[in-house]
Amino acid sequence: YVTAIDHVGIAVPDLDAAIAFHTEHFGLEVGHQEVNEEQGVREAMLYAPGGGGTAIQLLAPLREDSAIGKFIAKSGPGLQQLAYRVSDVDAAAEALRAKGLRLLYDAAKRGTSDSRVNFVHPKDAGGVLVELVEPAAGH
Ligand code: CMX
Repeated sequence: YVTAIDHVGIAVPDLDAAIAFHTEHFGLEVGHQEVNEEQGVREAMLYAPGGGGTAIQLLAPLREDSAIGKFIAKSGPGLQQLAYRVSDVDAAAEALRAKGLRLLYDAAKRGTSDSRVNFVHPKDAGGVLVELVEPAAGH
């Protein structure tokens, strides 16, 4: 049910500084930016020139007690999550629950660009926070 590696998420203290770093040093291009209040993040999706492919998601905390704020306080800036694209996040979550993995949410929440997302607990996925992303129709 995984159709692609959607993105890799990096926790950053300062979104604008991180965008400048990745565009200047690696030539990535910003495809999208938004604030997700519920997740407590300002975020940007960056792509290799030409667009498409796996994105790098830069995640800056809006609040210290957000998931990204806590991650940076504990681990410092760095890789925070791996996101798999799925065609049906509810079915994917249910299939993984049935295999004994803990999903963070009972029901999918809103992710980037109105996608629907859920997460596998990192302790049940080899120390990696795995996000499941069902893109919004048309994305
Ligand atoms: N990757 C790997 N391990 C992680 C982790 C991460 N991103 N975040 C926490 N952990 C580890 C901790 O180090 C800790 O390990 P130890 O017990 O060995 O010390 C363990 O998991 C439990 O951590 P915790 O401190 O008890 O839990 P937190 O309060 O930090 O919450 C988590 C962790 C995953 C539940 C929380 O970050 C969360 O709800 N994440 C999902 C939402 C999210 O990440 N949103 C931001 C992105 C939004 C988006 O993608 O759009």
